[in-house]
Amino acid sequence: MINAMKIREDFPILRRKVNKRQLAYLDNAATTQKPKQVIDKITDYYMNYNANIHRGIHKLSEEATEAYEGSRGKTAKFVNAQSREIVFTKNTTESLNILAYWAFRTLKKGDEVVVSIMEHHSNIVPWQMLIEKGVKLNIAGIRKDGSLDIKNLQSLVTKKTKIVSIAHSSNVLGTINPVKEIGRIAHDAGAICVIDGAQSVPHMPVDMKTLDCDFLAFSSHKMLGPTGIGVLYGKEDMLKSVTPFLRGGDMIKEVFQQTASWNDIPWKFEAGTPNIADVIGFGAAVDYLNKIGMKEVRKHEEELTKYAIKKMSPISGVTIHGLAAERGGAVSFSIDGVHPHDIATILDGEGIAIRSGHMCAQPLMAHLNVPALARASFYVYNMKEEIDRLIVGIEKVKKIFKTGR
Ligand code: 7TS
Repeated sequence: MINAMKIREDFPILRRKVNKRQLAYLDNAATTQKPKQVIDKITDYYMNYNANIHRGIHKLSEEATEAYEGSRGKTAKFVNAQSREIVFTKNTTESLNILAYWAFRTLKKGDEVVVSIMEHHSNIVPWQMLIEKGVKLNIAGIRKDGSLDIKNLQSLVTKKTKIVSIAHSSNVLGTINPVKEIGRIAHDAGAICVIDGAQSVPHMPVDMKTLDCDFLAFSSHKMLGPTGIGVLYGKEDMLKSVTPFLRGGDMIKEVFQQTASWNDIPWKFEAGTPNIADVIGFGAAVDYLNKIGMKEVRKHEEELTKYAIKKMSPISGVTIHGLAAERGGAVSFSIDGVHPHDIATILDGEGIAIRSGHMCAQPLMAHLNVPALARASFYVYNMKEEIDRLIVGIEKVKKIFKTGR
């Protein structure tokens, strides 16, 4: 069992008051807070062994390289992969763009890509680039409860399909998609499978040997780590075949006047001086989550999510969007007659931070026929008391707008 009260002691920011109230941070799907173990790790690097990596034959450079590559090893283990299968990028968005630019070079007119209607913009917009080349972008639908319409997806995956790219967990609906099954559907058709793991890797055990998908993208900042670090996992043979997207120093083997050859994976994707400090900080975030245990993280969030849905569902005028049986800790909702930005503003007055807006999922908003939504999302340091405050806050919004009665 997670002891959230104890965990909170590691997060200095959670002691903050907002509008004279104790901060209740319920915007974890956007970004999570950072424990002092991560902050200290970054400070320690700058205070004691700041140097460039992979080049200097001096002590500081050796220490920095060891810590940077150490984080890669920890990340690999975290998703049950090999170190050489882990590429450090800037964020999930960049990881997916590496694949989309590669697809832009290799796919041809008549080829097809399948995504779903519940994707974040970063798993739709990069693939739209391929439409210029005559590639068709197919969008799988969802059912009423917010679960993926797997039959529809299956019908869209044909011999023409080259890539199936799907969110493991939706940042809006919370839905956890059956990515193992999706991987099988993709592979049966000879397509590759890409998982957007931005909302799954931080919240549940993810094992790439079991899931057997070809690529996985996720972000450090959504799992207690610093901003500016993302991960692209790729099966070894797959990564070898992907063309690097950024070119320059550190990603080459040999350079001649007119040509160059690439470094081995994963370094061929890490051109130039990387974000060394934050990769090292990310390693500390992975250590922190391992100490809690990802099964425990998942259990804690399941409990909070169930509690939130149970408390919110009976409130008249409140609609929860996304009630799939398998779901993570993002709870999106609307209140009749109230714009989500007004909900978020009133809650902010109570010290409660939630997200409002289109959630970077405009095609999904259009499908749900809503302009925007409000969303509460949970993590390891959240407590039922904070959900109780959210409920009181929602009642206050209703009172101000005289709605739902
Ligand atoms: N994919 C999903 C499913 C996401 O939730 C997000 C970010 C991304 C990709 C992009 O991640 P990034 O690190 O590259 O920005 N989601 C959100 C959100 O829900 N609110 O703010 C960011």
